[in-house]
Amino acid sequence: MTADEDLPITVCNSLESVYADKEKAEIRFQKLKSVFADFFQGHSPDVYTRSPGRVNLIGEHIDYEGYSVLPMAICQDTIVAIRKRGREEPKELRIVNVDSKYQMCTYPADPHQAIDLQNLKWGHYFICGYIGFHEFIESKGIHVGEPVVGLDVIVDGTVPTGSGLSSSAAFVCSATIAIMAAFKLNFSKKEIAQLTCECERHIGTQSGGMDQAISIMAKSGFAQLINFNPIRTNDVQLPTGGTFVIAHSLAESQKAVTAATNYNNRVVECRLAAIVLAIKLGMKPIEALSKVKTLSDVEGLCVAFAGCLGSSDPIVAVKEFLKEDPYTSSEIEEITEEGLFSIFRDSVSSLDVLRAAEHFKLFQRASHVYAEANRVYAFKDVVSSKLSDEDVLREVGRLMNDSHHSCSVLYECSCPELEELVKSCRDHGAYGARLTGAGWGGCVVALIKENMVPQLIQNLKECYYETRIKRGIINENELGLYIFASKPSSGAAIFEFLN
Ligand code: NG1
Repeated sequence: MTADEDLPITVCNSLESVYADKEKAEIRFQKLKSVFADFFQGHSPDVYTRSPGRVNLIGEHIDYEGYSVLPMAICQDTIVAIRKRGREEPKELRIVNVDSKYQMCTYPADPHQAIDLQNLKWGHYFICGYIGFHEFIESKGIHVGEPVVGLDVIVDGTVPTGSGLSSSAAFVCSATIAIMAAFKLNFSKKEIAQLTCECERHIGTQSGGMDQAISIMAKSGFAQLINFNPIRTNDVQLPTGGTFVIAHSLAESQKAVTAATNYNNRVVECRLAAIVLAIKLGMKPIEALSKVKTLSDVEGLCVAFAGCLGSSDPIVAVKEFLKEDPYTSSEIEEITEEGLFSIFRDSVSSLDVLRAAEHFKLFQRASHVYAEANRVYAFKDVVSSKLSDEDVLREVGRLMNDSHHSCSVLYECSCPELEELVKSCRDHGAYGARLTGAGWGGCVVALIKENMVPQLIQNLKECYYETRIKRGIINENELGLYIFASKPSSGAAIFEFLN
């Protein structure tokens, strides 16, 4: 039997195969079609695609270190409707959003254009897919007739932005698949998951691949354990009797804007921690610099060291060889025998990190990554164990709480709003609650007994959202966008029958 990741993106023959509420979906697609005709001189799209957002249940900030993560797709998604323009029409990409707060973006149809990162616009995420698609087909030697034609595109996204629910990946994945579908191409899900991860890096974040993998490969009813290098997924049945509630802290996490001090900074710190560990564990600096990219690359060395002390935990080596106080650049350079700017000379976004950083917390970041990687497997083992339902829920909740503590204290990717919201969830009966996604704002995910979901939502409304509604941060009637329960939804899909 062909593994699911080897199959192409599903081409759906009906909306109900993806959307539980068919009528609502029909209205949404009809609206897209009419906005399309209004903007693009009465034309209809050739094809529609959708790709969902996700909530990460456990395994935060470890995908880019090569470790497995455990997310599930949510129902909110991004739909892209696309039309390939004729040869006689201007070679231009016109990208319109159904939500009028996003202005139409236009770009040349040049597949090798540079993205203007100094001037971030929402349409840039489409261009990530556009550039990545062309790089991909060129690398495969695929010719698509005349590739440089214009495209007309309408986007409709329901994943809240800056929320840690991967609105960016939902957009990049849907855009990339739409461009492929417009050129009548489709590839295996695992190739597209890898490609879309590379696409999103064009925006300047050193993305790890979790969001694109789950958006492409999700299956309705299951969370997924995602392994990297190569990308593989395993279905994970979620605990019976519990529901995951997602609540937005209303602090927006602007990942692309803050990359140099937040997201990319952590990627660089992890790489430095891995190199220092490798050298302390006996590798020659020159070898460590060329071979060691991630903490998973040195796990074997760490475990071998721990083995001499009767343990198998890589953190034993972290405690022995990394100091808790932050490192200065020169302290690290003494160990690596090469300047940091030279080590990262090929990565523009890492050089930005070095310019912005005062010091590097190697001990804390490495401790988080190794412990969080273990918690992912512990989560998977618990949900497939023979423990009673109640014990499973408790144990999963404990792992979620430990994960949050580590993100907050060791990885420092929380913020006051997330701390307040996590505490409120726990105070109102959640087995566990944690920030989800990159952090520094965005959402929390809480595990609660199924029959207590309405009560939790009501309690959070009173103790967290009411004051924010009064301050005009959100409208009361929009609350459902910011706090909701979610079942695992399905992954990316193509709709051709709607034309
Ligand atoms: P979000 O929450 O979508 O910003 C980011 C990364 C993930 C992962 C998480 C942290 C992108 C597109 N996504 O997710 O790969 O590293 O942070 O676990 O960069």
